[in-house]
This record gives sequence, structure tokens and C-alpha cells, in this order.
Amino acid sequence: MTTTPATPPPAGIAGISAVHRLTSAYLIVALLALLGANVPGLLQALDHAGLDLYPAAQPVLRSYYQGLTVHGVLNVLVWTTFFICGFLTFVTVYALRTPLASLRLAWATFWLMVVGLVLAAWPILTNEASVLFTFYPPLKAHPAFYLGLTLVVVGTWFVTANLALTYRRWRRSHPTERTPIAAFGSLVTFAMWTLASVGVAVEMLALLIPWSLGLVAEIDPLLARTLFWLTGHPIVYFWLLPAYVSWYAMVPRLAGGQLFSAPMARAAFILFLLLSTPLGLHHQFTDPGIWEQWKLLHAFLTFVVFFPSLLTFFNVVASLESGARARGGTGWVAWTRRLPWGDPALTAQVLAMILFAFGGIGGLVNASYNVNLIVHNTAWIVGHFHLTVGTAVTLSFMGITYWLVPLLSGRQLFSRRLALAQAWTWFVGMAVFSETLHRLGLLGMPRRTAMSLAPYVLPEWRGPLLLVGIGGVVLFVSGVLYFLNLGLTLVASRQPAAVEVPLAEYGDAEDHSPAFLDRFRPWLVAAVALVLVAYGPTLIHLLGTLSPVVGRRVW
Ligand code: HAS
Ligand code: CU
Repeated sequence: MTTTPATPPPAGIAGISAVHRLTSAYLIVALLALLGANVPGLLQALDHAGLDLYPAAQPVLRSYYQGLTVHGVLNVLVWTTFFICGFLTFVTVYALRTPLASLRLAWATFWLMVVGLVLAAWPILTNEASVLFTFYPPLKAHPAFYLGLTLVVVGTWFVTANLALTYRRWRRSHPTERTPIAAFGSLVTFAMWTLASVGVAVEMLALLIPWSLGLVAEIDPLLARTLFWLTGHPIVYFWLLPAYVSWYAMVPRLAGGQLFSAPMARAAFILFLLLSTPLGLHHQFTDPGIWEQWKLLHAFLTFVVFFPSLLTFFNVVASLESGARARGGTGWVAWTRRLPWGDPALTAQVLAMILFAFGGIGGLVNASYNVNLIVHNTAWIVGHFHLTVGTAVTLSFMGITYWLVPLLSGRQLFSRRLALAQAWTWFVGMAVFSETLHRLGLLGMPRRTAMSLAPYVLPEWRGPLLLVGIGGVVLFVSGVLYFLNLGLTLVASRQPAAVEVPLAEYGDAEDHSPAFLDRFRPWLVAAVALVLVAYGPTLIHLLGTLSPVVGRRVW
């Protein structure tokens, strides 16, 4: 097997230190969000274990629901989005070895997103927007909440534009080359997201903002929810695909191997571009007023979007195996012992993958129209998304920071041991926490409920609820270890870092992907067409059956 040449040193990329600064800025906001989300997360887990600590958290957090909103918004909207904008910009520039198209636009985008974040954070912190991260009407938040989140979304569109222009510049000077996988995956992620985010943008601009400003008195909850989930489902792949970029383009290198198949990686990304969006109705199987045929179509499409993750499963494990075998691993399973388990950047990501396999299987249960009726709105769903966004994504991003923060700061990671302990405690804590929540869901426990105050807790929930509390405490400790290590890296690490971007080689001298797997436009056109087919009739139907209601503040 021959290989592509090793990654050349970064010195040749014009303006690379400015990109480092930009990525650092995004990373700081992302990490502050993750840090801020950790405390309400602990309070929620303890609430499930029967300890209501919210009276002690006054006046910062006035209720379980305000805490849950802070936790959800900071984790799934801020930590993810800011990390992704910084990381994928960094990756694209490195993979293409081409300067970012416009640094000025990039900084303007960053500040626009920060302004949006501050606007949205202020009503959340003053308890004027305790509407959870799904902000379903008729729950009505302060207008600044909706305006702020809209600015963040618009910011991501500018990131797309900047990356697309960078790619165009690269393509002009490399007309026949295949786009490197890392850049290809990053560009697909932003293309997919930009198409997908139109739903929530319309919801904000046409429904929520005018209504929260008092320009219109009423809102149609079903139409708003449908537009929300048009974006709300694919957003999960907006979070996941950057982890996949790392699993495909960097993890093989960290494992000492190569990417097993570049064409298969490309095929997976293209399938996500096509299929991420037209299936959001699987979040609305129980919503009345939407035709069953369309729900069924979305259920089928959900089974299809499972497929690129199976491709990823195969490709990523084969790549890990190539690394382990190169290090002397043998046997069917025993090779796994030869992975470099002492490297926290790799270990965190492999542990994230293992839990993701279970989260993915749970996703199939959710997607099954009839079985969904059993798990919908129960603790099962909370278990599902802590394995996916809470582990596949978050633990992978943490693993990435174990090489990225030293690279950006120029200081070696303070402690690899602490980082390994962090990754393993996250894995164990999350396994206990999520498995128990799945079980509680099957026992009928509702999600989004302050269990310590609920008068209907069944005796068979009590034991598992305690385990949720224990899992949550382990996760909190893992979070503390993480921030301690990063903090000490910045203030106490004296060793200069000798880190390079671990871009993996492919298992072939050249990338033999067929040309149609390295195109954007035709797949994007097909993706738009699929969304129109999957959503057009339902949206037209909903516009004809509006039953608007006034807003409510129930907290
Ligand atoms: Fe989901 C609800 C279906 C994936 C996140 N999902 C949610 C919610 C969130 C979420 C946040 O169909 C709740 C939203 C709310 O608040 O109401 N989900 C799926 C399906 C998949 C899926 C079919 N979800 C994700 C991902 C998420 C995410 C990814 C975040 C990042 N989900 C649903 C449905 C609902 C839902 C319904 C609505 C439920 C309801 O009733 O409300 C699939 O895409 C999953 C595919 C994944 C796999 C796993 C592949 C494994 C890999 C790793 C392999 C490597 C290993 C390492 C094992 C097929 C790639 C080996 C180790 C060695 C050492 C060698
Ligand atoms: Cu979904």
C-alpha cells in the first residue's frame, strides 16, 4: 500500500496566524458556554435524584425550567455552533492550504454572532426566556431572545460564504485535484446547514419575532413547530458532521493509520447533504394536523439517513484497525489493544464512537413510527441525545481540543493523565446516566420535568432516578477535570507544544474517488428538491388550516 505525502508544515499558508486567532476566539466562547452549562446540568441530575437545590440557586437560576433552558441553549446551540464555526474554518484552511477568502468578513461574522449571543443570553439569564432550547410557541420569550438567535444563524451563513469563496479560490488553482476529505466534509457540513437553517429563519422572521414584538397578537403553534423541526432535525447532523470530519480526516492519523476509503467517506458526506433535512417530521409523529402519509415518508427517509452513519462505522473502524495493525496488533478483536490508548485526543474520540453506536441504535427506535409513541416525550429521548450530541459530538470535540488547544496556545497539554481520566469518566458517567434514562423512559417517566417536585413519581422510578443523579455527578466531575486541565495548560504549562494538525493520509497513493463524488452543485440542487417534496405539501396544508393562539408565560 502506498501513501500520500505527509502533511507539509503550515508555514506556507498566508495569514495562518490570523486564522489561529479567529479559531481561538470561537473556541473561547464555545468553552465558556460548555463551562456555564455544566452547573445547571448538575442541578438537573440532582433534582432527578430527589434533591431540589433550586432554592439555593436563587436569584441566579429561578426555576428548573430556567436552568434547563440555560443548559440546553448553552450546550446544543452555543458550545456546538461556536466550536464548529472555529474548528471547520481552521480545518478548511489547513486542508486546502489556501488563505481564508476574507479575514475581515470572518471577524465581522464572529462579532455578529457574539452580539447575537449576548442578546439571547440576557433574557435567558433574567428569566424572560425560560422556553427551553426548542422555544415552542405558545411559550413566549422576550423578543431579544429570538432576535439574538437569528443573528447567530445569519452569522453561520457568512461562515458558509467565506468557506465557499476560499474553496473557489483553491479550485481555480487546482482544477483537477480531488478536494481533500477534511475540506470536503467541512464544506458539505456548512452547505447542508445553510439549506437546513432556512426553516428556523422563516419561523423567526415570519412568526416568532413579529409576535414577540406585539406586531401580531397570535401564532400558529403547529406551523411554528414544523418550521422549527425542518431545521431542528438537520441541526443534529450540523453537530455530528464536524465530529465525522475529525473521525475520517484526523483520527486515523492519531491512531497511527490511514483513512481506509476516501470515496466511501465522500459518499457518506454527500448522503448527509441530500438526506439530513427532509425528515424532521419524525419529531412530530404525535402532532395532530399533519397527514400520516408524510410522517411515514419521513420515517422511511430517517431509515435511509441511518445508512451513511453505517458507512462511517465501517470506514472508521477499518481505519482504526489499520493504525493498530501498523503498531503490531493482531487478531479479530485483540488489535484494539494496540491503539494508542495513552493519547487522550484519540481515546476521547474512540470512546465517543463506542457510545454513539448505542445512541444510533436508539435513534432507530425513535424513528419507528409506532414505537415512537412509547418513547416520545419520555426520559428515553434525553438518554438518546446525551449519547449523540452529549457524547459522540461533545466528547469528540473535547478530544479535538486536546491537540487543538496546545497547537493554538503553543503550550503542551498540562496533563495527559488528567485528560485520560476525563475521557474515561465522561464515558462511564454517560453510560450510566443515559442507559438509566432510556430505562426510565420505558417505565413512562416524562422528560423536561422537575422530578423532585413531581407528585406522581412511581416506586420503580426511584432506584434508577438515583443512578441518573450519580451519573450526572460523575459527568460534572469529568467537566471539572476538563476545564482544570485546559486552564492549567494556559497558565501553568511551561513546555512549548510541538503539535501539528493531524491530517490523515489515505489508504491509496491517490484519491480515486469518482468525480461525481467531488461535486457540490448537483447534490445541492437535489437536496433542495427533496426538501420541497418532503415539506411542500405539508406546509401548504398547514397554511390552510391555521388556528392561531395567544402567547403564554407559564414560568
Ligand atoms: Fe436523534 C430525537 C432519530 C442521530 C440528537 N435526536 C433527538 C433529539 C436530539 C437528537 C437532540 O426518529 C431530541 C430533540 C428534542 O428535544 O425533542 N437520531 C435519530 C436517528 C439517528 C439519530 C435515526 N440524534 C442523532 C444525532 C444527534 C441526535 C447524531 C445529535 C448529534 N432522534 C431520532 C428521532 C428523534 C430523535 C426519531 C425524535 C424522537 C421523539 O419522539 O422526540 C441516526 O442518525 C443515528 C445513526 C448512528 C449510527 C451509529 C454509527 C456509529 C459510528 C461509530 C462507529 C465506531 C465505533 C468504534 C463503534 C448508525 C459511526 C469502535 C471501537 C473500537 C475500539 C474499534
Ligand atoms: Cu431528528
